[in-house]
Amino acid sequence: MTIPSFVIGIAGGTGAGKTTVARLITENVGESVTRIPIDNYYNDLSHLELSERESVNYDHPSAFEWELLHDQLATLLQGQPIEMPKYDFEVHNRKDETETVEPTDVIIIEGILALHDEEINEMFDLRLYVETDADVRILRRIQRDVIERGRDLEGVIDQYLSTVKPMHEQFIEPTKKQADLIIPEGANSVAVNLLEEKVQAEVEGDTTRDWERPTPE
Ligand code: UZR
Ligand code: MG
Repeated sequence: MTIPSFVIGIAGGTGAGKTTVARLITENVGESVTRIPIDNYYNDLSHLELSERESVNYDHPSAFEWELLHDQLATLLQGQPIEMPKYDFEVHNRKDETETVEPTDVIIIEGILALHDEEINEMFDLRLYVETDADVRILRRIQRDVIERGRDLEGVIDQYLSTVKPMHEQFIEPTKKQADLIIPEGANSVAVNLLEEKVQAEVEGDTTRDWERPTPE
């Protein structure tokens, strides 16, 4: 049984480069890393029609099932496996199947609101916020949604202005204050290399818990 020794939360706006940071800081660590995208914890919306699901505000904290994420993270921290939900962006809904996730040395919880929930924040050993300019982020979002996911440009722009941007300012940006470290631009190689070394050391077990945050007063 593996009890995870290092849990990292990675937050930041859409298109900030969270997934890239998560990948880069763990790519040489191998099998002992589990990456959990918080997108998988969007509420189950099976009771709604597709047209209703399309109009949900997916950038608001209420779109996520925080309790399930909290409970499953606690389960992993006790060394037990979880049945992680999976999310289908095409139909804006949770999939029927789940994925069995075994506890590993390093766990990364990644998502726009990864640093939103107070209790979940306390479970992290390291809290990162990836900060990237809004113009770069919207360009990447267009690239992903229009070019890779086949959505129409007008829809992406409307969604950005009506929900993505205001929710970013209201809920995501303020979580920067919860971060231990703010990483300017996702692919910042100095930050990535330092973090990669840190993760590696944690996995090898020589500095476990050195990094533990002081309890906030
Ligand atoms: P990242 N999102 C969708 O576009 N459709 C869904 O069904 C669920 C989520 C978007 C969400 C958010 N918002 O901006 C983004 N909207 O996924 C978060 N609108 O994912 O961090 O990878 O950009
Ligand atoms: Mg991502």
